[in-house]
Amino acid sequence: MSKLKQKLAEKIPSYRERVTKLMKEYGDVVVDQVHIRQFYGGMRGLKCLTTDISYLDPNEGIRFRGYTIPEVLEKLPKPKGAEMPYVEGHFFLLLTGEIPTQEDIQDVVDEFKARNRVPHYVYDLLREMPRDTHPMTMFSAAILAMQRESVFVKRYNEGLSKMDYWDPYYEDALNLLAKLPEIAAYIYRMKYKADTPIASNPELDFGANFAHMMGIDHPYDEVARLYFILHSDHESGNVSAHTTHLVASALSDPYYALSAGMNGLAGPLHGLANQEVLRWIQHVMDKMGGKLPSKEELKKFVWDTLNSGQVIPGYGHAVLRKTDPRYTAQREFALKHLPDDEIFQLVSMLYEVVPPILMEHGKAKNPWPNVDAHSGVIQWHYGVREYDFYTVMFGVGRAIGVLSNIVWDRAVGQAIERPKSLTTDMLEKVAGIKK
Ligand code: CMX
Repeated sequence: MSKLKQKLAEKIPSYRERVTKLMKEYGDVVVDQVHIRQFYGGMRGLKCLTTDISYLDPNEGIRFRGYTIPEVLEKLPKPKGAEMPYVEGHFFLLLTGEIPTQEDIQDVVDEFKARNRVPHYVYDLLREMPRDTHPMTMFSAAILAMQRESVFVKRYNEGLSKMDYWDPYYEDALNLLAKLPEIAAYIYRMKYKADTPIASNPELDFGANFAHMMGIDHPYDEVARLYFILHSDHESGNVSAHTTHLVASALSDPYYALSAGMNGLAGPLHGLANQEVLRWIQHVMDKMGGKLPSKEELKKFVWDTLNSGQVIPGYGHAVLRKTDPRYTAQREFALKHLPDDEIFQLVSMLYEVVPPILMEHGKAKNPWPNVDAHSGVIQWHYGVREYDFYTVMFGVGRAIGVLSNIVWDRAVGQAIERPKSLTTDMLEKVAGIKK
């Protein structure tokens, strides 16, 4: 058994005890109330999910296993000479709650290496799809196609105790994660780089190997590590995490669950917003004949978008009420590595211009930028200008968090999700409306 799996096996019993105690002795304690607006308002703010892997504070932003983003970037071990930590180490942290040693990381690196061979039928499937298929559709289809490999399904069919569900879930999660960078890079090179895939280099870490397979030199390996870590998890109520959790709660295996989560990530209000930001910026640049707009001109573009009933992509958030620290981490990277990039200057100008306009507009509860407002410009700078690919990279990162979550879901015996719905008549009655 790998050290990672062993660590998990050691940790699970005490968590089970804590959950059993909460359920048995405190199961009737009231945590929150539900309001009518939440029935129609996307359950916003309703406290009814649990995860120990990350927590999102509205003002502070995300903490991964209790660590802020700057802490994660500082504390996690890095490949020799690298600026950004090992993605493998971040996965170890999310799964176990502990900062890994170099030895722990080597164990995860070896685990991934042993599982990274992508079945040939995945390439056949991708090649059969029309080339103008959205890369998120290709990515999700590739994940779903591999469902026949599920260890969970095999062991479940053999007769598996509920106490052991987490074990084959772990196997499926690792088998999947090890293959995602190669699948993503293959889609990119097949679709946009004249069908010239680059073979994986097993000597490289997760981030560096992705950069190598994309065909982009240093410091893109640092971008890849930063990007996958930042996008990994955002507690469990966002669409991609919640969908993955919901589908897995039916004991659908991790392949079904992750593919479903990716389909949710592909929505423009969620992960697709990073592509929308670059599309919006390109529209501005086109209208300006390729030159940067002045602040006054930019304000007009923002107002025109709002007045035509559209959202400003990359701004606002369902939980956050301050600038997203994932935005700040990327901004710091850009200030160091691409301060003179024209598009970065435009993104910086938007940071000055958009929040006061959204405040004046008076609708968005959070006028500040989220992760997606910044991720595209860094990709653009390093030559990934096919912006409909950006969400795929978000997906590779998000898989690290959501797969860790569903392994723990099975470990603590989370039940099949099944909330209760009411009719409009019933809600009117509860509200005291007489008809
Ligand atoms: N531009 C214009 N209007 C916005 C806005 C924005 N960036 N953000 C919110 N609003 C509007 C909403 O559309 C809503 O309008 P209606 O009352 O007409 O429906 C109103 O402000 C209130 O919304 P909210 O409570 O502030 O935000 P929600 O929790 O409903 O939605 C989010 C959150 C992210 C979907 C929304 O802010 C948005 O659409 N932002 C732009 C898209 C985006 O960047 N998404 C990525 C989020 C991060 C991620 O998941 O990847």
